[in-house]
Formats: sequence, C-alpha cells, structure tokens
Amino acid sequence: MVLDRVTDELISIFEDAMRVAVLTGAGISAESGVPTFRGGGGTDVWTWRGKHITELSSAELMATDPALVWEWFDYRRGMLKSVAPNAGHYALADWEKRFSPFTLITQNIDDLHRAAGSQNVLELHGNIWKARCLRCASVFDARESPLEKNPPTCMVCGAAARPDVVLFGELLPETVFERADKAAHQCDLFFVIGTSAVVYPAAGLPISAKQCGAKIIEVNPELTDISMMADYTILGKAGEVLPRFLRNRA
Ligand code: BV8
Ligand code: ZN
Repeated sequence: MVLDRVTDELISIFEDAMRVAVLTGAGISAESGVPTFRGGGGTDVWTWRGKHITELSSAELMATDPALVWEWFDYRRGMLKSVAPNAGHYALADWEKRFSPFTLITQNIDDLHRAAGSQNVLELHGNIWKARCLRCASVFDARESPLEKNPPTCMVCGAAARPDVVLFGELLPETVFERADKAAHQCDLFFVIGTSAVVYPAAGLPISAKQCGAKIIEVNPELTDISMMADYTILGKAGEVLPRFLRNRA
C-alpha cells in the first residue's frame, strides 16, 4: 500500500511492535545536505572527477591507486565536517529508547546516526572517520581533514592505512552482518528508510525480514525495488515522516 502520510493504522502497528529493526541508506542524510548516490527525492546523482561511486569506492581502485581512493574519501570527509544530523536521525535515536530490542542497521559511513545519539548502530559499510592498517589491521580514528598525509600511517606499526569502509567487491565485516541478519530474521517490524535497495547484501535484509513474517514499512520520496514487497510505502522525506510515529512527542 502506497501512502503519502503516517496513518492511524501505521501508528498502531508501530505502537504494537515488539522487536523493531531499521535499515537506512543515503536518503536519511539527504536533508542534512549529504548528496545521495543515485539521486531521487530531488537529490543529485553523485559523481566525482567523472567517476561513479562503484568505481571510486572499489577494491580494484584501492589496489591500483590507493592515493586517489584516499582523495575521494577526504573530499567526502571535508563535506561531512559541516553537516549535522536531521530530524530523521533524531527520531531513530528516540525510537531506540522506546523499543527493546531495537536494531539500527545503516549503509551510511557518515557517522550521523551516532552524532544524533543512537547507541546501537550496525555500520554495515564502515565509518569514514576511521582508518585500518594494511599491515597489522589496527583500526584507529582518523578525523583530521584534509588529510595531513596520504596515506595516513598506522598509530601502532607505522605502516600505510586505508579507509575503514567496505568497498565494492569486498566482504562486509562478518560479525556486523551476522547481527544485522539475525535482527532481520527476528523482528516483527522492519523499516526501510532512504535507500534505493540495489546494493547487496544489505538490500537482502528486508527480504529476509519479510520471509520471516515481519511487516515492512518503507519511507522514501520515490518507489524503489523494495516497494513491491513492502506492506506500506510512505512517499515522503525521512526528516518529515519519521518524527510523526512518536506523535505524542511531535
Ligand atoms: C560483496 C561504502 C562479496 C563506501 C558502499 C548481488 C546482486 C548484484 C550485485 C551484487 C550482488 N552481491 C554482491 C554484488 C556486488 C555489489 C553490489 O551490490 N553492486 C550493486 C551496485 C549492484 N556488492 C558488493 O560489492 C558488496 N560486497 O558483495 O562482497 C563479493 C565479493 C566479490 C564479488 C562479489 C561479491 C559490498 C557493497 C558495499 C559497498 N560500499 N559504501 C562508500 O560509501 O563510498 S555501498 C554505498 O552505496 C552505500 O553504503 C549504499 O549501500 C549504496 C548507496 O545506496 P543508498 O544508500 O540506497 O543510496 P542511493 O543514492 O542509491 O538511494 C538513496 C535513496 O534515498 C533513493 O531511493 C532516494 O529516493 C531516497 N531519498 C532521497 N532523499 C530522501 C530519500 N529518502 C528519505 N528521505 C529523503 N529526504
Ligand atoms: Zn599497523
């Protein structure tokens, strides 16, 4: 069912839910001024130096030109320095206090969920403010932007480090994906917010939840590959729609 607002029926489904899981994508950060990857909702398609994300954020480019990969991520870090969470991020931080268990799964590497106060965030694709050593695999905060040196070097052994993000062609961090997959299988209500749901294995999570009997609510200004199997699609912006679920607070 496609809706243009949060109906009473949706409010009661929300209030009756016991185990809630949420998957977010770039769309939830759009109202904070972060461009999305494939556009939609009036946001522009993101290319850089004429290249698309699947090429820039690829294991292949990391192997052939790691300095360019760092430049690409440092360009995004520069942009993210001046953005703040929006009402959509804050609403999800509120939901975390209302439900237990509540699992927030994000494809975003922008750290905005944590900045909005969400505690239990599963970052499927990593975090742009962290770096990982290519020799000893130590993970450390790399918050300076622009980068002092490219590549940044490991705090532990001094070797070159890479962005601690999952690139296309790379496996997701096992434990993180396992926890996300478990939450999808065990929830009774699964929200899909601000994602075009084309990148796997993340896009498979709402499908698993549906197969396990969960209700699927999608929030997106546009229909997506998930809309067909979602029980409800609310055509709207996350920052405007999500706060309406906790109406006594809106
Ligand atoms: C892997 C980190 C094993 C870096 C990212 C099965 C089928 C087909 C392909 C594959 C498959 N399995 C694996 C693949 C390959 C690939 C893949 O899925 N390719 C896609 C392109 C088809 N997957 C992988 O490579 C994964 N690894 O599978 O390893 C393996 C190994 C070798 C070979 C095969 C398999 C790793 C994927 C992770 C890559 N890293 N990010 C970085 O950020 O640079 S993915 C990155 O892109 C994001 O994290 C996110 O996941 C994705 C972008 O998607 P969205 O977030 O949804 O953003 P998008 O712009 O598309 O959509 C925004 C939506 O928001 C729109 O719908 C818009 O309408 C909406 N919106 C706009 N404004 C608002 C809004 N919504 C609400 N409110 C608003 N205001
Ligand atoms: Zn090291």
